[in-house]
Order: sequence, then C-alpha cells, then structure tokens
Amino acid sequence: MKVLHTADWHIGQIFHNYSREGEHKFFFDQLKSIIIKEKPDVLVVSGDIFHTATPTIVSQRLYYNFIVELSRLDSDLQIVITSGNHDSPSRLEAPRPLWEAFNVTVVGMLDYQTVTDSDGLNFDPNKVEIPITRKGDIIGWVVAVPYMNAGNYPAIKDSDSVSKRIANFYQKLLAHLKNRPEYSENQSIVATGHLAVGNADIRGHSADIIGKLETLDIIDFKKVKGVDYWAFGHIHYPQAIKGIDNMRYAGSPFPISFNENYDHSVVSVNIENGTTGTDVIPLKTLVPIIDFPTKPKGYDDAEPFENIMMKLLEIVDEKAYVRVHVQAEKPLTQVETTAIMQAFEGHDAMFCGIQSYFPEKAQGDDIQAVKTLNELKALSPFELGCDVYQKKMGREMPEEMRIMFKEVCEEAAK
Ligand SMILES: [Mn+2]
Repeated sequence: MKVLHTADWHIGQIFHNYSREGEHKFFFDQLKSIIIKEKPDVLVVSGDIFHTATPTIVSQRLYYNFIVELSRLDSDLQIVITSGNHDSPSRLEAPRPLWEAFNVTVVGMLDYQTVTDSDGLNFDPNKVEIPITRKGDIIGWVVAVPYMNAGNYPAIKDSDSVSKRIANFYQKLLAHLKNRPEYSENQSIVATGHLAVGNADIRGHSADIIGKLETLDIIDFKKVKGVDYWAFGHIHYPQAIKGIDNMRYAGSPFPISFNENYDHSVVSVNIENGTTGTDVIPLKTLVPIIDFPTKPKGYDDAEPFENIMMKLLEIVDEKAYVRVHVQAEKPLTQVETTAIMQAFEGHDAMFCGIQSYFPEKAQGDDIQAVKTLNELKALSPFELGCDVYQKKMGREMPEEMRIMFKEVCEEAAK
C-alpha cells in the first residue's frame, strides 16, 4: 500500500495581517504534482486542515475546490482526512455523506456510545477503520483517529496516565480491526493521530499553535503492535520519532510561524510485505520568512536603529515576511517605529513586527526574587502580566496599558 502523508495545513491562517491563500494554492499545486508522480493509494491528512474552527467562505472554497480537484484527477485515489485541535470536528464532518461520492472519508470525531461494548470500546470503531482498496480488494486500512481530549480516551483503571490511556485506546482499536471478517494478515495498517509524542523535536512549536500538549510516552506507544505506519499531525517540525522509523510527523507544508524557518515536506510511505519504507519529499516555500538583519541572541549582537534603516532598503523589494530585530536602549519611539514600517510601504517585503533588544541589567540593579511555585500561583493573571512586562521592557507597564490590560483580565475572568 502506498500512502502520502501530510498534516497541519492551517488553511485560512492570517499571518501578521497577511492572507496565506496564495501560499496554500502554491502548496496544493505541488501536492497535486507529487500525487501524479507517486500515485499513492491513499492521501492521509492528519489534522489541522483549517487554522480556525470557523473558517471563512474563501478558506472553505479553497479546501473544497482542491480536494474535489484531486479526486477528479485520480478517481482511484482515496483521501482520509481527520480533524486537529484547530478544526471544528462537527463542521469538518458535516459533508461526510457528500465526500463519500468523491472517495473522501472525513473523521472529525468519534461517535460515542453510552455503553462500553465487549471489546471495551465506548465508541463506534467502524467509523474510524477505513478500508483502502485497489481494484475492489482491500489492501490495507487507515485507522483514522482525530484529535481527542485527554479525558475521552477510555481508561483501564482510573489511575492510568493519559499516555497509557492513549496506547490502550489504539491497542483496542487494532484488536477490533483484526477481528473483522474483512481483515486479513497481508493488509497494511496505517494509524493516524493528532497529538504530541513526548520525545519529539518541538522546534517550531509555539503555544498558540500546539495548544495544550498531551504528551504521549514513547514507552507506552512501543507496546502497541501491528501498525505499519503512524501518520501524526500536531507538531509542525517534520520528523521520524527517534528510534521509530515508521512513526512520523509530516510537519506543516510551509512556515506557519517565524519559528518554522526550516525545510518543509510531505512523506511518501510504501508498505510492502510488512516492511515500511519512507521517502521525504521536499516542498518549496513560496514566501520566505526573514529575521532581519538576523535573529540576535541579545542586546550585544543586535544592530541599532540607524543601521537597520540603512540596510532595510536592500531587502524591501524581496517578497518575504520580515520581522525586524533592533538594538535599543529604551523602547522605540512612535517616530522610529513608524519609520521602520514606512520603509516597507509600496514594496514587496511584508512588515511583521519589531523585536527590541535592551541592555542586560547589571546584577543587583533590579533584584527580582525567584518566586516559588506557590508564590507564582498566588499571583493574579494581571499581576503576572505586569511582572512579565516589567521584566521584558525594563520598566513598569504604562498607566494607559495597565487600565486596558486590567479590563481584559476582568473580562476574561467573567
Ligand atoms: Mn497544527
């Protein structure tokens, strides 16, 4: 069975006020060419199809047009799509019956049952066991597991860790699949998941994208037998899990944040006679991201405002997302900030904010006691926010901002 594995598309993301539509189209064109060349039996998309739970009409159109186009391109191609933490499970799943006509299976969520069945499952396993066929014969299965809340994995004992629950969940699903009359030993099994494996390389991880990390201990996972390939989504850095070559994160198709300044790819998986081979297929990035002039470690290797202004002229005609790093004794004035922004006006480069680097405080200058966990817990979000501002900016939060921040905290608390 041949599988093409991708994940974390984040359609509809607005990056520093810029639409990514062109970049998604560019990625889709590449994916189309890869599918024509690789001829997979199934395309697996492991979650985070959309960037938000309520994608715009433009985003939905982009998605529908592309999937239908793929399906028309090769009517034998099966497509399996699962939801990620960014997707709305029900919204993604709503057109399930229509998708069937295009050989597309969407699993947004599990269908829970009130009674646990004889296999110890409290949901309908048939929904997630997708047979993959070639000329009418089942050649393998995709166990299509969407993103799930930790509490939704059934436990053997109440004391089980989340990690044990997840491993147990997959083990039971596999046992159920292997008991099905349609199943035979020579069929390949691919399992999907939208989760964080404990020892994964989380380069590119940023809090707003990963959400709450429910990490899975690889020790528990190694006990789950019978899967030829694990097709994961959630972590945006493409990788095979250390020591487990058939368990991979496909990674995002292009940078979703400034932390994702690395090569992006999709995975072509070939499972033959119980052996899994993987081939990482590189993707081109349409719009590069640039830390300008470079990303400094701190004040000392940052460049001052005057240098930045001179050098900016050299790069503003390049189509790129640019984040400006500047050495500063004190926060930039409105005039300086505006000058940097104006340097971009009428050019192809896209302004994505300024990061200032202040001198390190001399020791004893501003003694900030290390807080114990209990002291930290005792702080309100407002107090904590003020502390962080003080630490980062080297001065107190301005009065006007304090008032606004306080209002937001109170609103959020309600
Ligand atoms: Mn994601």
